[in-house]
Amino acid sequence: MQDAITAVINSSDVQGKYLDSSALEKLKGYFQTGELRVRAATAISANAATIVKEAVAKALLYSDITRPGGNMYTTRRYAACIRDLDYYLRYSTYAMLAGDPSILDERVLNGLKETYNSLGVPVSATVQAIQAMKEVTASLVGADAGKEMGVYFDYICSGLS
Ligand SMILES: CCC1=C(C)/C(=C/C2=NC(=C\c3[nH]c(/C=C4\NC(=O)[C@H](C)[C@H]4CC)c(C)c3CCC(=O)O)/C(CCC(=O)O)=C2C)NC1=O
Repeated sequence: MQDAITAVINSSDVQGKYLDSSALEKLKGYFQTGELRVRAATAISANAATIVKEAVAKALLYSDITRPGGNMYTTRRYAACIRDLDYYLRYSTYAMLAGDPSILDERVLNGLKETYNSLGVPVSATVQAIQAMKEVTASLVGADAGKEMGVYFDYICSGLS
């Protein structure tokens, strides 16, 4: 797992240089948004179950997916879907705190598309649910932090597609 600081340092180290002005600007941006990130993570963790529930209501309920034959039909599969959304929310929050998406590659996306395809989990409905979580989260944490979280929700969506 990498974060905004190690990413910048590693890339300077590879070139055997001190941090140049663009690297320092990146670090400055990260430090300046530190409090915003921590505040957003606090609000998200206190409201995680509600965020997931509202996203499910927005994107998935009363569609064919929750009816017999749909991938969320049966409580076992419904619960697996809710659990997956909670993973996406939690890991996006970690990535937002780190300011770097590498944790998503390592712990979430690795092999996920193949697993979904082999189980018949619909990717497009999953992407819609993640987009709904993005909206619900932004309305909770505000536009600036919402935009930052959106980077990582979108990262998961493009990794799945
Ligand atoms: C932390 C990293 C991590 C991730 C991301 C993860 C995902 C994940 N989701 C799974 C299943 C599943 N995922 C879903 C999800 C959905 N079905 C829908 O129709 C909806 C659109 C969608 C929710 C948005 C469902 C229903 C299953 C069960 C499928 C089945 O067994 O038939 C499985 C197969 C094993 C299992 O059932 O637990 C994995 C590995 N596991 C992990 O350890």
